[in-house]
Amino acid sequence: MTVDSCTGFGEAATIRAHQTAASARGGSSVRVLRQEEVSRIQECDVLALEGAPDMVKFAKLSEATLLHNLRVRYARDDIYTRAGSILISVNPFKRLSIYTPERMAQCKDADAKALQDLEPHVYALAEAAFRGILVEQRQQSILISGESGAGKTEAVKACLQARLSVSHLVARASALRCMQYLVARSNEAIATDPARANDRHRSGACQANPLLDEYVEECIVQANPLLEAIGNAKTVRNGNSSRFGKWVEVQFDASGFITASRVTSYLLEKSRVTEHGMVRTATLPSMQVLITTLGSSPTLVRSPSMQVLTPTLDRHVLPGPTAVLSQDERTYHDERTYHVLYQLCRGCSREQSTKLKLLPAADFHYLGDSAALKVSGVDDVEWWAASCMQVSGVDDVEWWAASCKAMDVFAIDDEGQLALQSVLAAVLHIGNLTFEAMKLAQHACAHHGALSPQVLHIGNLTFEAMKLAQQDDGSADDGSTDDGSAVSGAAKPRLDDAAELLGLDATAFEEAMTVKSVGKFPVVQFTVVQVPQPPAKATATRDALARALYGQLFLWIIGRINATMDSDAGTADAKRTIGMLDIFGFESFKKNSLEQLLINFANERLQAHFNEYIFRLEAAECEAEGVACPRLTFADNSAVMTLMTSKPTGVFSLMNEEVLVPNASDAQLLQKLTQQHRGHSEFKAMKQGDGFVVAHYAGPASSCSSSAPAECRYSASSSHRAAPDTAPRRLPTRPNSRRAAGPMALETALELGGTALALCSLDALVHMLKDTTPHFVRCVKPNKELVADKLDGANVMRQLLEMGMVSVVRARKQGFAHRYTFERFTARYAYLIKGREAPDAVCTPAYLEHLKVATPPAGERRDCVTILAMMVADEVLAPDGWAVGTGKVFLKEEQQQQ
Ligand code: AD9
Ligand code: MG
Repeated sequence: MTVDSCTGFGEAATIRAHQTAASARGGSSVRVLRQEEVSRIQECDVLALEGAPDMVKFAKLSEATLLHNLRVRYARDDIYTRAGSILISVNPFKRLSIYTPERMAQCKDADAKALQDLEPHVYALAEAAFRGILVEQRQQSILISGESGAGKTEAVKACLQARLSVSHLVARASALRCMQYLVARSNEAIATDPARANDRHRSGACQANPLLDEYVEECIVQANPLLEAIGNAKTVRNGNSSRFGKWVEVQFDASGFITASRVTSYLLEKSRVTEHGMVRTATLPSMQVLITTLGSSPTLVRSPSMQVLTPTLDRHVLPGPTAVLSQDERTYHDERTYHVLYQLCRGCSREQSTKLKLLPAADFHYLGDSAALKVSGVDDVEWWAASCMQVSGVDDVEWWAASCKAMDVFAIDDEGQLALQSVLAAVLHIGNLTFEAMKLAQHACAHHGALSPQVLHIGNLTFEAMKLAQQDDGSADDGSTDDGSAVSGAAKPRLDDAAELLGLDATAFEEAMTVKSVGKFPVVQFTVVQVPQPPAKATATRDALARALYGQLFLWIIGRINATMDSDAGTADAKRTIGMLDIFGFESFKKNSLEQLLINFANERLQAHFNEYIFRLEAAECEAEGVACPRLTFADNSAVMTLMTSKPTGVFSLMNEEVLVPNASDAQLLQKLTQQHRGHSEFKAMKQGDGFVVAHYAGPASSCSSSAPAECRYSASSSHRAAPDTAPRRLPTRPNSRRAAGPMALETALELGGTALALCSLDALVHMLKDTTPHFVRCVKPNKELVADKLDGANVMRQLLEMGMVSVVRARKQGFAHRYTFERFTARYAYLIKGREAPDAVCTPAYLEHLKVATPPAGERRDCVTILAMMVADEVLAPDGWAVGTGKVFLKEEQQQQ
């Protein structure tokens, strides 16, 4: 069945359902089904027609069955569906009244069996994880995946549902849901444990730092607006899209009280600070046509502001003065940079604005470009214009207030807040710097070797921004050039403003962007040569500086959040943690870069973890235990993993190698990759040396443009970008090495680049995940328009296929999804035989054979077999629903739910 044909499936099945109902009533008004409709329906389990809560119970399985089941449930606002212990969530794009204290109480009060039978809900999943830490005494993880806008961040929030009144937060994001549940659950634990409640109010602890002991819950909830302000942005797929991966750990004590929490971030999309969502290039002739069509005077084209056109453009709001169309060519954007930069401009008081020298948002280059304009063809005039300076559902002023409140909670004092705001404002001012060419002789006069500061101290923030920016500009040449550059006259005030906000000397600051220090490698002594840079390179350094500043600030804020919430780290409670992973899904754009390659690889790696957990370990464990495992089929992605990571010839190895080669070129890398992987089914070189394509398990291919090595170099040198959250710290000063390419290259070599670091941090994450009991949430986006009550079959089907959900459901059904050590099994099920006599026949050879047990059991094993035999006798266990290995009892999913 093709994806397209599945769109009609829902209708066919619905017709069948009507037909059944009609014939039951004795009527016959429903048209006879066509043959192919009948055969499709035959694939569908009758349970799916009703919208069953647990898809493991289906006898007949197909993608169509799953799709139809989700469709039926979605139509009645049942957005959660189970596939065994995996939760599928379909984004409702509207507020539902399913996140209530009553629903929480239902989950909390349910016993183990009842919890399984409740309507599927993310609260039930969070409850299972919560019980896991208390009962199993084992770390738990909630792993949430899905494409952009599918509801991952909302699901995380749900798990930590708060007692606090955070209505506006809840309204905009239900990713808090996991968090909210856990916070509420922790408070419950306190309330039922008076000793613990008294403990909390021990004056000593509270006085030491009331935030640590009493308000960790509040901190957890308050961290969200701040994290979203600095790490989320409007994209075409989601108005509040997380542009970084996030692992949030919450730690509990033995009685279930939250003692600490920690956030780890992955791969912040730093490029978004300076560039976002290119839409199209408008050229002057097309604009003239546009203007003519609108009946406006062509002179308007040269108007300094498109604002003039606003009345003519009816409901389309055009951007402010930065949308100048007087140039021949200009690119427009339909996405935004990070929320916090708009919040700053709109939310600050007049007094603050003056202090930060803020301009209206639209006057800042990094913000003002957030306008979309599409003009296609001179003959076929089609146009639209829109501004995403404002995003519906995102109130910059209100969110800024929430961000400031969060800063208070995280004990960022006035000085710290001013410092933070100064860095943000400086980033904006830096974006408005323009450069003009300058002859070398002039340059030498202007800059007589003044050194820019290596480390910036702004308030209590410390940055190595200059060094990072210089590394970050991506150029690998020796810098020889005829022309230098200087900040152009009109932009001088912005230079002064930025320098003042950062506490820098304006001349040194300018020099940091317009002069590059290049290391020369004579045999004996290392020397540094100062090479002036032309305007284009100075502009690239300007942007790199803005990205570096923002990236460091991001890490600094995460450091502060953790410092407040993570006081108890490393204590005995460390084992009792629940971690929640909210990481961006697969990305595939028309033009992809290293950023996409890394993001897609991260997904690939997590899918491998998922496969390993669900399929491979299951099979391996059965084998080790001497139990026959049913044959499981699944979307194995090990071929892609090998292609990417094998050493020394995998894609990443070759990239890292190329970064270190002097005079390396994109073409060379591509040649090496092609030579090495020509025959690999998952690798394809693009035509005309444009780059290469990796076919991912999920379907989308991440093509990496041919600029990958340059970006690799760029990424390699900005180690903080890819490393997990090391808060900015002051690094030891090394005389003469500050801006020299030599030592930097060496550092790069030692670190093996940011790509390698990203891979290491990912490895560390997956390694850590292996020690946890996972709970999977698969989020589905019902339509691309982000609207309520619309489930686009083809789109949902694509996601189900990408997630391999059918093989998951099949495996959960066929395989032994649950394994217990003998000890745990008897502890859990011994009550079934309490006070009852064991059947005499339990260990006779005939019975053993019937039960498929090879050797006569003894000790604990015998106890387990006895319990199992009784379960079979009581008909609560199907004869083939279990197996006993050398050290474990295996149960199928359905049996576990008994
Ligand atoms: V991205 O990869 O960060 O771009 P997410 O995180 O998967 O993406 P998010 O949780 O931000 O998506 O959800 C997108 C939007 O869908 C939210 O802003 C809400 O408006 C909407 N949403 C998602 N889940 C729910 C829900 N359970 N109830 C109501 C929801 N609205
Ligand atoms: Mg998100």
